[in-house]
Amino acid sequence: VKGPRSVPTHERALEAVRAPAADVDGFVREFLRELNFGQGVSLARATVNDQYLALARTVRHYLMARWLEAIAHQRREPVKAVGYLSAEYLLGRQLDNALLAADLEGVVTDGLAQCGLSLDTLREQEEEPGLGNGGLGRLAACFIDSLATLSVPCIGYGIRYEYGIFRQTFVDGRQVEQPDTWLALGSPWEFPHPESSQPVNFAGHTETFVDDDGSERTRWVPEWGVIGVPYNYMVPGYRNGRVNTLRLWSAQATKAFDLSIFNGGDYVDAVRAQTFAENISKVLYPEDSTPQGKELRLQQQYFFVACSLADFMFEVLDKDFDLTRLPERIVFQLNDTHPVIAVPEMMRLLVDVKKLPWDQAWEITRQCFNYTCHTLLPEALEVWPVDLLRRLLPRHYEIIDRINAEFLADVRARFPGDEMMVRRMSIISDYPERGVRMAHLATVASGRVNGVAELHSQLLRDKVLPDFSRIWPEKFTNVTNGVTPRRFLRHANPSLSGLITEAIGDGWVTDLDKLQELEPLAGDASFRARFREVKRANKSRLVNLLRERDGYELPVEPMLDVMVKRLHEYKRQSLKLLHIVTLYDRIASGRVAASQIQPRTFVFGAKAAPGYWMAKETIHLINAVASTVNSDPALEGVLHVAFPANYNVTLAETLIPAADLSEQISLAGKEASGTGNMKFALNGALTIGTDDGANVEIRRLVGEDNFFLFGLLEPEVADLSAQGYVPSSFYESDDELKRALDLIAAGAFSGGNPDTFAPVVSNLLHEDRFMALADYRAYLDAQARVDAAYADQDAWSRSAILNVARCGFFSSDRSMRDYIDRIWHTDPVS
Ligand code: GLS
Repeated sequence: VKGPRSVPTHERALEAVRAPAADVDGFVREFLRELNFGQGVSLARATVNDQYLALARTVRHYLMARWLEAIAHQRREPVKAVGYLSAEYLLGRQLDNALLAADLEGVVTDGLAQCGLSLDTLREQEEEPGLGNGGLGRLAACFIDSLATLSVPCIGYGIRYEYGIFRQTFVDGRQVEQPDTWLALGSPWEFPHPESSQPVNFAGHTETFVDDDGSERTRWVPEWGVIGVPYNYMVPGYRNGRVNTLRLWSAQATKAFDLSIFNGGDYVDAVRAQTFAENISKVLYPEDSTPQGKELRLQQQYFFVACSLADFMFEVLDKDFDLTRLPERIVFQLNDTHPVIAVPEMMRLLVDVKKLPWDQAWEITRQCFNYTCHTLLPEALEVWPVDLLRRLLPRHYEIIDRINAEFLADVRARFPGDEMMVRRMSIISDYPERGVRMAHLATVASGRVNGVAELHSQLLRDKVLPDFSRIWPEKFTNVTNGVTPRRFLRHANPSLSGLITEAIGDGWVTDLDKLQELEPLAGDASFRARFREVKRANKSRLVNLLRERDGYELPVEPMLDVMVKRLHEYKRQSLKLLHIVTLYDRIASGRVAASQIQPRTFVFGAKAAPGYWMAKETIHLINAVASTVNSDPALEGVLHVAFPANYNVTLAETLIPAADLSEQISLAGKEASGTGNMKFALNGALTIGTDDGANVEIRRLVGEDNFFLFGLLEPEVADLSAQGYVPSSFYESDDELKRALDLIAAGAFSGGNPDTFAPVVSNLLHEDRFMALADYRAYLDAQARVDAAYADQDAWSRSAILNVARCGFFSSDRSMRDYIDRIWHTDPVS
């Protein structure tokens, strides 16, 4: 045949990506095709993993056309997108989310059954991508879900860690970390795009030179570099045809780098260099809320933001796009300080690469960034040593230095003579060592700075960044966190979802305020009874899971009291333990008969950062208390303690719907928001909690009668610490507290060995940074109120229903609308 090959017409191109028929036959055909052609196996010979991979690919096909359309649209139309910059995305399993978004669960269940397979078995095959530590990473995942559901164009940018958050195991009750090899069997949800790779440089020096136009400029002569390869993931909206993109970067050695060493003749060194480069995206740092100032971490941060900015500015937009109009096309959200090095990177791209004047570049940069702070612990705000930053990113350090100089000149002009203020506000600190305060840099560069719950935003203004809020009050705003109702109610709790939908229709899935319509049903005895049945079914589902997964034998009847979150002293798992030990002691000492106790099953889930010694000791103690309590025949059916290892999103999806009581007991003023608290309330658990983070708003919305508040208030905490807090005085003056600590100290949970938990006891008695002892009595009193309330099951169900009905506010869809209105000013696309 002569002449050029025919190019596919637009129609034929569309035809090629048309979704398979969304009926059982269409699905089965596509699934078998994937099994045969994609996996290269017949149905008869396929392993469960083959079946899972083929299923995942089949499900992808249903979303593909819309995804390609969204990507094309982003390039074609001048709409403004959100660039969410986050070092963490704690995604959870993808299969169920995709099935839900594409409304395929029924078809797939039936289709698989025709092939003799079960969806339940295949979904268990998926390793969840644990590319985050806890709340902050999970929030990012909820946000991108909501943006897709709201049809707001968004690209989530992050890192494709080869090893996500470690897999936790217990050996003799102690935490032992195992690598999370989530990619070992292949991830069917990712699409590598090596052709869109980005080079990223490090180290070296800068030099000035005279440009063609006679101006003096600076250039960076880096010493080494790596390549960032993007892996794209679909982010499907809920049944709206919108599919956004999550783009995670993986580090690879550059060819040039390799070649120079290979040519130098040292093959082994060359391979080692390659490994060195690839280390950058190898592993997620497992610290939550407390950064470790490690060089590799700064490399990771720069690596992913450099890739992401270049990707958006030069790939998504045309290479010759007029960058003075950049703020019309993108708004980058800095998810905590981790991506803040993007600020000098954008300046470098605009000034050094695109040759824009400094002032103009700064104007553009300031319009493109906003910053979310997620913490209140001062030690959690990242400060990079100047020496390190300057060595790794010499040009960026110069840029930061100039931003700081101009900023401080402005401060001096506003507050002449106030050098203390200048020192406090400086981006570069002098003490204890010279360091770059990333939160200050972010605040200076951002249009808006937000905290993640009302109380947190207020403390952020008043305590963390008070000078900044004084000079720029309008910069500071609040956006209370939220959670996606798709994953955490519709998917995780099908029984309750069914009941709700039966009562008020299914509009709540995308408009969670509709849950308000349930309110009258709280007064309906038959609805309450059905609500209790749902809870009970969810409890049996959990009991079965914990039996199979962890070998626990738990009764279904008792109140299920759950504390799941990272192990951190400020969250006060030790306070929860003191409650359990006290109950145990009351029975063991004969002060209270077992029959007088409201039966409870306590469930913990918590990972400790591997280097956080006290947190790991606390884990050991929880396991020790659990084994003592669980093996005491007198407590059978009365008190049980379960601590399933490796708490993650997947486990949360079964645990949360089963809970009666949600433990949110951080010291007031320490938990920025919390999001687990929202998930529990939304699933009909009552909260026992302090006046902290989003608890404050949950309590206000659900009503104080439906929330068990206790403990010091934030100003009282501040006062007590100013007076000088003496934990042992609480020990001395409260007999039950004394007994509980003495029991632990005497070795009651360590086979009589008093040394085992001596450090934990001594830490509580003599340091107790987070005032667990000060709140002990108030906590126990609140737990007594819980017991009394639980005894009236009907009243309890009423409260639980009211919790569900009044928590619509905590949808991440609402959080996203708040960001859009207060910060981003983006529009949805049709
Ligand atoms: C965190 C806070 O500790 C949580 O309170 C908050 O809910 C979450 C999301 O905003 O961010 N900050 C952090 O470093 N890890 C978190 O989970």
